Amino acid sequence: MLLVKEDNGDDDDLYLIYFCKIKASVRLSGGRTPNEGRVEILYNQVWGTLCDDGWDVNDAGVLCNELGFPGVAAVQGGASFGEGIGPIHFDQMGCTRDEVSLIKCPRGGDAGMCGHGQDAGVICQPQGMYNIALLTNVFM
Ligand SMILES: [Ca+2]
Repeated sequence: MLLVKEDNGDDDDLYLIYFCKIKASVRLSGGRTPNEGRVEILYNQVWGTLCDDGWDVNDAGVLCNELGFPGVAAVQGGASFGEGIGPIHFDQMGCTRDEVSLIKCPRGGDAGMCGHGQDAGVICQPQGMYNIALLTNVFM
């Protein structure tokens, strides 16, 4: 949060409060096209992956929308786009679909129980393309 005082010399100086966005970012890696890949999330300034435990169409939907894609074409797990490196930040993502960002979703479990062989992936619907069959796999 940033507090800025507008000082123009009169008595009614304004105090402006800026709320900074939570610093988080997501990307897809290892895909053949920009709309697919292994899910990677920047958390505490380190890129890492997500475990596919509980990874489902609601979680993937939030991610695809966050990246600017219209929806989900396929939910994937088991490192189908190759194994990532670095930390496995989260597992058991519990998005309701209302979140604007994956980082806002409830999550749980212990990602320490997960290996990179379970890295979550997604194929988002490409821009301007609809009516793709929705696969609703849930990886347990
Ligand atoms: Ca889930």
